[in-house]
Amino acid sequence: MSDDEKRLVESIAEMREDEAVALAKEMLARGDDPLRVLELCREAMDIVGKRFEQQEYFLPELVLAGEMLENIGAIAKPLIQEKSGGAAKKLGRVLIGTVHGDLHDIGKNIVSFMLDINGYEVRDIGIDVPVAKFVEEVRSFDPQVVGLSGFLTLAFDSMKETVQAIEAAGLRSGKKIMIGGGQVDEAVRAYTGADAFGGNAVAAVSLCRQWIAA
Ligand code: B12
Repeated sequence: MSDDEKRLVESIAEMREDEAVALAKEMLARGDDPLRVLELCREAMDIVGKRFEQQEYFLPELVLAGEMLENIGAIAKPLIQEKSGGAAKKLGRVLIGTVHGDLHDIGKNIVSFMLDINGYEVRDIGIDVPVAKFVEEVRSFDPQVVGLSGFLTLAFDSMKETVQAIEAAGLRSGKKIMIGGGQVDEAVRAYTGADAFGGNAVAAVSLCRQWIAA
């Protein structure tokens, strides 16, 4: 990790907002990879999360960390878009939302954005999405892939309920369901009944590529 990269992670983790945003801007302006910059932000978020767990940080720090990430993301995203050249043809439909009880959306928004610039038609139905809303949207939008996002442990039950409700409504066949968010792993995937999990936005795009034949 370069000195600037270290300083970026550290300034976010230490809540030095002005420094973090200015440094990210500087790195992006000189041509550093915007995906790398977002990855560094994620590393910083892990530190923030750990400090929150250890009660060294509290809710205001989580809020500030979220804001910093959104600000840096807003600068990085157009650059990622520029690089990708913007796919004109829509390759398939993906419905995505954060499951009920969970309000985290930064990770989901990155996934939506990456799917969009990679050529998928994305319907993002927001946060704290009730099971019935997912079912209704699956029916009307008829996506090939459904993405469920959640960062809280309680989201695992919401994901499971959502998968079951889609199945119970007779809408599961011919569709793939992927899950993602902070703590999601293979055990969670098996628990929820989803088809796959993805650890980051790039993995979400790979799953869609694999599932939807171009
Ligand atoms: C920022 C933040 C917040 C912000 C959220 C702002 C927002 N608009 O999203 C605010 C302040 C609102 C918040 C609130 C809370 N939070 Co919070 N929060 C975080 C924090 C620090 C960062 C999360 C984040 O945005 N990370 C950045 C993104 C980019 O992360 P990422 O995981 O790399 O994202 C990738 C993947 O997840 C994946 N992905 C995401 N979605 C999907 C979907 C699919 C389909 C796929 C394939 C992939 C995928 O792709 C993303 C992009 O590459 C985490 C700590 C952490 N380490 O994550 C805690 C954390 C998630 N929060 C936590 C808690 C406890 C809370 C609160 C309960 C606190 C409270 N006491 O009120 C509330 C809950 C509110 C609610 N009901 O949801 C805990 C959860 C613990 C648990 N196991 O349940 C964590 C882990 C902190 C901790 N270590 O204790 N939080």
